[in-house]
Amino acid sequence: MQFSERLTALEQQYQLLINRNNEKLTPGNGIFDRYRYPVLTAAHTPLEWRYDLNPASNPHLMERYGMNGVFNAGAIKWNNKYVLMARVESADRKSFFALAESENGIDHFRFREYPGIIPETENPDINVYDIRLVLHEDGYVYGLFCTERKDPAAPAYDQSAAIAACGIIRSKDLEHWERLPDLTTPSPQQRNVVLHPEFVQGKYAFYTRPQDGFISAGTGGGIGFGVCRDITRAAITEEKIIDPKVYHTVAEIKNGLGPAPLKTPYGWLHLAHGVRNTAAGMRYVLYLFMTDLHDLSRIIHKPAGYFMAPEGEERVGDVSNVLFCNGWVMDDDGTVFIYYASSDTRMHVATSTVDRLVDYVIYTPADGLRSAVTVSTICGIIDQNKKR
Ligand code: M1P
Repeated sequence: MQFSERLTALEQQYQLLINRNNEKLTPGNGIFDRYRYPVLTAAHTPLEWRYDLNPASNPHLMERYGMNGVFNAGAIKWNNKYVLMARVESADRKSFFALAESENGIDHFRFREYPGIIPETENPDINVYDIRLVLHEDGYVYGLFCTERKDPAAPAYDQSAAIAACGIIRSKDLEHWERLPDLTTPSPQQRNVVLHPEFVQGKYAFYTRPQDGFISAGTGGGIGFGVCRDITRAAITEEKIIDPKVYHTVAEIKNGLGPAPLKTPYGWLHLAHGVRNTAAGMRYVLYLFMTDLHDLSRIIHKPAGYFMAPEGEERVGDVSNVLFCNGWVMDDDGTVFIYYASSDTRMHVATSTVDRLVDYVIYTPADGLRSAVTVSTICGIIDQNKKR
């Protein structure tokens, strides 16, 4: 194929992809609705990022910089658009952030011309990922993300030991970002740190996930909560575990908060991921819980088990059997757009309403922690149905 023919084919394929309409999959389970197509994939990244489009320097029109996946996006509604700050991973295994926008939140997401430019601290990030965007009541949009650097204490033969910490950026236009010092906490490693959108007794409040090792939560783990006065030198000295990992549940080896919680009249609605071990490796599912409006560290409702688990093509990818969510948007009419990633590969959307999610969280029975309790709960539902 000649350069120009190939370019036309690539451009046509790209336009078809980003202009494709999404379709709600019905009837679903009544709690949320999935959609037929992912909203962002590696193929959604602009051709200009991947190809040198000059026939003189790239006569075969070959890809110069491949993209491996687009996943784990932060989300925010901004200037009436649904904006995802996605984790894009290029073929070199480096992740970076890139903004993509859509008018309706379910399809036609388009990346901005350039990936996001994130300033570094004096200790450069080796890899950055999983940003949580939150419009804080102080007027800034904050992005809290994981910054990963090689563990300086690792022996030379170990080229994978890393230290994860929480990086912090903020902006007033989603284009220009100010980098603040990384959060410090009592834990040697931190991932899945989320900023609460409101001040708590005049302080910034954070959800954390203390962990001993880079992968294993070890003696740490659970979703923690801590506060600090000054976000420009963010330091948490006391972390209280509000949602611990629990034996034989969907979060028995680790968990972590997803996006910042949504405020409802009944409490703060949280979405998190829980991880359990299987013979085939770790399985990541999503679950919901609710905390008290006034005591953020008190869980008042927590349904049993998962809210969403990987299904169909979602089950397969770079890290299979994983659903991960760090972005959702609640519209004024109560519609909730849940942006979740599957298997560290692609981004999807599911929609629900705040009423349905609150109903789910309040009325789904809690985990009884034993098979016999599960059976008794199911029998109770059957008995109720007999009375209809
Ligand atoms: O590979 C699954 C996920 O693993 C990590 O999440 P956690 O810290 O909870 O184990 C992160 O690396 C996340 O990006 C990834 O999706």
